Amino acid sequence: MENLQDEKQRDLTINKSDGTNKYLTTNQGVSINDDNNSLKAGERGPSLLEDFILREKITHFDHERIPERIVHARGSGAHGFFEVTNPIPQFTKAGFLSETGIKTPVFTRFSTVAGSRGSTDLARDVRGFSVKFYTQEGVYDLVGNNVPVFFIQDAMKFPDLVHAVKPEPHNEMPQAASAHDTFWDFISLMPESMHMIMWVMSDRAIPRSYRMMEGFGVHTFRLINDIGEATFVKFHWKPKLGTHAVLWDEAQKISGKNPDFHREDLWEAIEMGNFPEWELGVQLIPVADENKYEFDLLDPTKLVPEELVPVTIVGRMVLNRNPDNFFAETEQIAFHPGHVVPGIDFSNDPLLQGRLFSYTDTQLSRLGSPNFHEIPINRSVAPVHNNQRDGQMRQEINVGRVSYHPNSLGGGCPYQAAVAQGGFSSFEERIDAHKIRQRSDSFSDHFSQAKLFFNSQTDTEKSHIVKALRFELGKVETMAIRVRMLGLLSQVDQQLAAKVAEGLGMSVPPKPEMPMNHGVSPEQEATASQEPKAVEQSVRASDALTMLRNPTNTPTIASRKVAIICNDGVSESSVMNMKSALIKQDAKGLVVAPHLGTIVTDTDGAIAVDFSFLTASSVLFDAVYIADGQGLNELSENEDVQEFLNDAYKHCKVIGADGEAVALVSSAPFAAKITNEDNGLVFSSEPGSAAFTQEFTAAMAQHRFWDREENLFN
Ligand code: HDD
Repeated sequence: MENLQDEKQRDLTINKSDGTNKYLTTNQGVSINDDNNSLKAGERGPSLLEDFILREKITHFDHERIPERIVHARGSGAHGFFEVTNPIPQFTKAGFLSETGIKTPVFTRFSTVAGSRGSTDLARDVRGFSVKFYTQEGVYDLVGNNVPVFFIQDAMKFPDLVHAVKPEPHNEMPQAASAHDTFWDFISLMPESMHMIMWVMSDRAIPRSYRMMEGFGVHTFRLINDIGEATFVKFHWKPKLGTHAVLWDEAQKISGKNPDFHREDLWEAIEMGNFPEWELGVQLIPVADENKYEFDLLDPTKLVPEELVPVTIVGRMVLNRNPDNFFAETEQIAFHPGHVVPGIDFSNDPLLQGRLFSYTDTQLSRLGSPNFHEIPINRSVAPVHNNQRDGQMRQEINVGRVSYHPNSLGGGCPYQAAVAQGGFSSFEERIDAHKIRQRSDSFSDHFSQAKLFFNSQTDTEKSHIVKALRFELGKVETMAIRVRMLGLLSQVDQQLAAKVAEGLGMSVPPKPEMPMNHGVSPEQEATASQEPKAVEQSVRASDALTMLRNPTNTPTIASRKVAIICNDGVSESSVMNMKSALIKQDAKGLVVAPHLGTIVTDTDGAIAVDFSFLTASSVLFDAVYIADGQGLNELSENEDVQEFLNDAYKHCKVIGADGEAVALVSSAPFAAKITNEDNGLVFSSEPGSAAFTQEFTAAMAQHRFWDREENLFN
């Protein structure tokens, strides 16, 4: 099979336009002589209606906006490729997974869920992780999240969930935040959301970078091989840079200092050639095992522990090119879990089934026409031939008189493809059932996997979950909602509920009210089942569910940023040694000084300043290094420097200092708390030594030094 890596790029080239060395024209191609003045009746007179150049320019401008996505409005994307490393033709006939080395072009978009297009990247939220594969057999979309489960079990509840989390309708507040009454009101009445709530209250919801997140297809899908056999499958993306987060205090500060933090991070990494990379893994579950587990494979609030079914890596995705135009590509891309190719099929997960309707429908309102598949970024590289015609903004010029099937006038073309010729045929699942509006009993264990997740976390991670819940519920004004939430939390873990309650100045309710049936009539209430069932779990804790013990984390500092704090008189060799040690490991040192321009070094050289303390903040860096030299006294009296160091310390980052600079850290307000066990504080009396830079970068590769935090969960 031909490698398609560049085929999408060639395809997009047809639509690219570049005005360099060209004359300005109207949309009709008429050259414009004056783009600064409208046509007027006299120098000081009114503008004339006949000014077609003005009218065209203003009219186009008036219509430049399209509706933002109802969810996942805020996002960033990039081009890249997917390469097969371990083909699985025995499980799927999908061509793009069939042979080692096949490269398929992709466009991947990451997003937050609740906020508007202009909202901060660092909101506490689930992250979308959507990949469009431009395969030779058509477009395949894997539209997942960075969390492997979902809030609700049935698509029927999706509009309710989204209405609850979005800004409240009467006053449009708060933006990009779940910390408000309507969200927690809904959640407190939906015990099925508790597993997902554990994930979104964990640091997974505040990633360090899109490049450092796992991705999940969430639902169970089916793979189909060439003899029509099915295997259930769960999709996983494992990041090469490991799975890492920031702290909530840090996230909130980043939101102020640089709300585009993740967007910029993705863009810069690609521009610098630090191409983000993930492995694609699959959990393969034989159809015969469908009912083997203590959870239902069709329930999207459950995951399949990797201890039960290991993840098999099948390939890797590399993002290596930024879009040319945000609107044309990242905004207009239209994902759909229903875009599948032969070899991949759906399961009966009721959340997935509802999604299969929603995504085309939403593109019709967002992109305005059933021809959205013709927009260059959405266009398949596999040829498209059918009898669909017309509609707004149709681009294709279908020739001939035949637009129906069967036909004799067109020789029966375009033909239907036999399955052996690649024609898609749905998996022939036998279904013999009553038509009912009901949820399976096998969906009613809402707490076991929430417990599994919580029990798997380290004390640091547990304490972050407690703090997140204290923050979120602390913003809830209605006392009854807080009480209900404490009741639900106590069913996940008594100690968790007690610690959250302590922060709220409340106590855990003795007998949790089971809010299963709010909103049903009294007659229905009498018959409805009240108690969610607890089912014995075969896996009690899993490292794959933590971030800090996550098996994906191999120590690296690639693409990390270090603030090098300097003043005039800095030791040039210290700065240069650190910079080159970082470059060797694909990381970057950026000079932060009291002023922009250049600083004069101890050897009368000049070093360019990247940021002043006005334009930078330690929350925008992974580590801080204070270089030896003169001018340190002035820095130690500078409140901005103190805040810089304080935040870096508080956020458990590596702080390094050599020579005279060690004294600067030792006089910082947090100095009294420094312990010998804190390997995140790297000091050396020997300025710029190789041993020092080596120790500094090795410490950075551990990401953070959580032991610095007080009151860890225990
Ligand atoms: Fe969805 C967008 C992921 C449930 C309806 N969804 C959207 C995007 C992602 C997800 C990543 C952004 C796509 C992009 O980058 O353009 N959604 C999920 C996951 C779900 C899920 C992982 C559960 C497992 N979604 C879900 C349900 C429904 C929708 C149950 C409706 C019944 N989702 C939509 C939507 C969006 C969307 C309204 C908004 C914009 C768009 O589709 O293109 O149709």
